[in-house]
Amino acid sequence: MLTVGLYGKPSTGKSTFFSAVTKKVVTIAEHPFSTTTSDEGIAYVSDTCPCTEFSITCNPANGTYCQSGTRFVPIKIIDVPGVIGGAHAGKGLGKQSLSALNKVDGLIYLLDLTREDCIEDFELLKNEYILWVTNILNKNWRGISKEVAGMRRPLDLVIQTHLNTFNIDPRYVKIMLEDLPRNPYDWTGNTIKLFSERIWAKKKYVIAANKADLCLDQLGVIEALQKKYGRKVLPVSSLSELILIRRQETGDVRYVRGSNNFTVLKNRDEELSRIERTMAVLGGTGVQACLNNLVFDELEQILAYPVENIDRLDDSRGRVLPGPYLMPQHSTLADFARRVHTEISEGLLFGVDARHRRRIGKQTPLQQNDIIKLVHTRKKGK
Ligand SMILES: Nc1nc2c(ncn2[C@@H]2O[C@H](COP(=O)(O)OP(=O)(O)OP(=O)(O)O)[C@@H](O)[C@H]2O)c(=O)[nH]1
Ligand SMILES: [Mg+2]
Repeated sequence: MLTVGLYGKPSTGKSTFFSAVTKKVVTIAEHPFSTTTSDEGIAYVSDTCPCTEFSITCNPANGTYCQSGTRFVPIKIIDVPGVIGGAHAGKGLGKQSLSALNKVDGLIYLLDLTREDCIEDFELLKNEYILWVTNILNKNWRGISKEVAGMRRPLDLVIQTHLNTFNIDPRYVKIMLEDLPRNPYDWTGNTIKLFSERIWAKKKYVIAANKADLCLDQLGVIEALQKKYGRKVLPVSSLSELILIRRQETGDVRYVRGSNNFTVLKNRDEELSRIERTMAVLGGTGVQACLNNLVFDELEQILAYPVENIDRLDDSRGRVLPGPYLMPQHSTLADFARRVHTEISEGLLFGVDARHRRRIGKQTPLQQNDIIKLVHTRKKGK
């Protein structure tokens, strides 16, 4: 399952975000290092459910659910202990936080917008990670060099095995090494640092400016942050999301994650009015936007629905629009069939795009929210 991690300095609101999206009860406190070990849970990415387009009632499967025409699809999320300066040398809970970075496909970096120095925050994680990787490579470099010289193996292959720890796609390693010396004995400390920076550059992330509810009249800071990082920075109020989810459970409000408002059903009070004001300014709590942005835009994933019957849009068990599956962008029909079932993939003939009632070939790339019938021959004996 696709995994994302929550990063940031202590007390930036990681556990608040985590609890809001997973509904898990965790320690949330003003003091730093209230989270001491990583915690895992299930969060959801969302997009419009095709049931609205076809005006039918769907039967979500694969751990997904549909609420008011929005389909929610599960991913794994990790709450990571806070990172501080010196983490690469073990300061705070440093190494634990940094090594968790290697287990995730993408990360949400939370800044505390109420802190004046938050503009420098993201550099901290980047620098600590690069220093940590540099230290590990420095420690292993003698071994890597011996392996290349003694066993006459190319550097990219040797380094690849050592890079497993850093969760780097082997396809990138050759490109990352292209302009660097082939002989590891020719590498200096600076070459190793440069290579470590390239490992960082492969990380996929979104930056979230949390506690935006406390800074509604100073959101100009976000523009400065965007300029500094050269990318979108999302305003977020994790606390608003957490309160809405809790009050939805007590029946006070009706709320669909990711929407820009909610309905008060009972017990209207100042807390809910404050959240309404926050959401009106931010266009929502920003929490679902972070997850969707990371998974669909940064990690370049799409959703695709397998169906058996293109008129009823159901599967062999009569479930309407079951699934969907989360797949990398540009996945082909053949990749989709492999994902759905090996047996189907082995006997795959072609696909039918149910929306456009069009036959598609095995190498056709799928699009977001495609509804596909996989036409196949079952293999004998299966
Ligand atoms: N106003 C406001 N307060 C928030 C928000 N998110 C978190 N907080 C508060 O910030 C404090 C720290 O929140 P945590 O979620 O424990 O922070 P953390 O990043 O997990 O902290 P560590 O585990 O110590 O690294 C708590 O008092 C939260 O109530 C938010 O969006 N708005
Ligand atoms: Mg925490």
